[in-house]
Amino acid sequence: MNAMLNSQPADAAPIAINGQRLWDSLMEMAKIGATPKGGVCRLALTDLDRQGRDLFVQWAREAGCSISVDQMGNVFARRAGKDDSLAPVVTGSHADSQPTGGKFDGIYGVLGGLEVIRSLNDHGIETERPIEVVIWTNEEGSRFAPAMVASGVFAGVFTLEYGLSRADVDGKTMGEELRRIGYAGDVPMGKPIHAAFELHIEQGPILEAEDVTIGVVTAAQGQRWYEVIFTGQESHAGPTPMPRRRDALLGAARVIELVNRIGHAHAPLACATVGMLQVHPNSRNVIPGQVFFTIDIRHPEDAVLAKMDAELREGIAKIAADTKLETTKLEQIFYYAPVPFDTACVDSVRAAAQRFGYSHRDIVSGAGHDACYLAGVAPTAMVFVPCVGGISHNEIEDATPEWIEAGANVLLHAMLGRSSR
Ligand code: HGY
Ligand code: MN
Ligand code: MN
Repeated sequence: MNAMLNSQPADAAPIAINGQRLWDSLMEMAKIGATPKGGVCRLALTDLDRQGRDLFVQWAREAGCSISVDQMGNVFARRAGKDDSLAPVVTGSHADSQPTGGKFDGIYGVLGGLEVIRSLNDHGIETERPIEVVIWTNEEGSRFAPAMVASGVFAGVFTLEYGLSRADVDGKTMGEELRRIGYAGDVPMGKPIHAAFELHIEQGPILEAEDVTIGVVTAAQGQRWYEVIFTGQESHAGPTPMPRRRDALLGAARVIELVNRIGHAHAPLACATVGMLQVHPNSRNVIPGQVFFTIDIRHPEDAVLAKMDAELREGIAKIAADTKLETTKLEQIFYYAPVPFDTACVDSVRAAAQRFGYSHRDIVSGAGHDACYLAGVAPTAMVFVPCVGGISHNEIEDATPEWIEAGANVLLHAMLGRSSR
């Protein structure tokens, strides 16, 4: 029986997903790259990332999907529509993780999308439009910088050549690693999308603190990433008098304090972080001659983000002068302006939350997501659920089965709300 959703009486209980099946799939996937404290490490394009992709492809095929892979390794699982010539309604997220990542970041949006397809199958519902669930390659920007590079190429923000040339610390490129793991697809980048939705944990404390189940994501804050190299002079930690030193780590330490100060200066919404630091030669009795470090600043208002950028550059120049260091590199490697999501899609998310009677509130995403780039090429919105203690990018990242089920129910109905002609 192929029921069309709009044949349901308006006051009927909304069709729902199978929360236990979704939870079991998440726990099964979490075994791939499992880490001691309950998280996962599935860095982009490693063998573990491949294993996760393979498992998703197997499950998607079992759910009747066809599979295609584009030139950046983005995996598309497609459920045909009644009129398969129409542009699809798309959902998905990422399968790659941080080195000490959690078992929900990204993969919840991928498997939540698969659960939508599985539930449509259970209920015998045929949508007018095709439905697609996507794994976007290298969302995290951990092994390969910048973040969201493959959805960025899909959306025309980066060239394919730029995307494939991103290299890790060992010089291995994304193109080489895609070929090595068997996900160097041949489908050209980019295609029409009717509407896109991404389901994700909030990765912050707001929803849980307010005891709200659904975050109706109206926008995502902008961000800028930098790479910095300070060069001083290695010399002996013993005989070198303090005034004669050109200590690259001293300069980096002062920039770390500057970054933190800039973040607080633009409170309560600004964020500013130094996440990576490499000291050369990193020997306990050698004054560091060179230091590499990264800077990540974010704000929901582009003008404030630009002001933070200016303060950062001015501060770094002064610190370099004061500590007699050369700024061998100060490069902004990633930037996107704050992203407003599509009003109609946001309304679709809100209506779906109301349909189930879930508590909900509008929220701006602090994290970047592939949806941020999709919003540039298709009407896009996101669905958030809380995470325990607001903790993410940490092995202890956690969520309740109730939150996980609620988010996928909202995703199902938000997508159905956009799946007719
Ligand atoms: O950095 C971010 O916001 C995302 O986790 N890539
Ligand atoms: Mn994520
Ligand atoms: Mn993440």
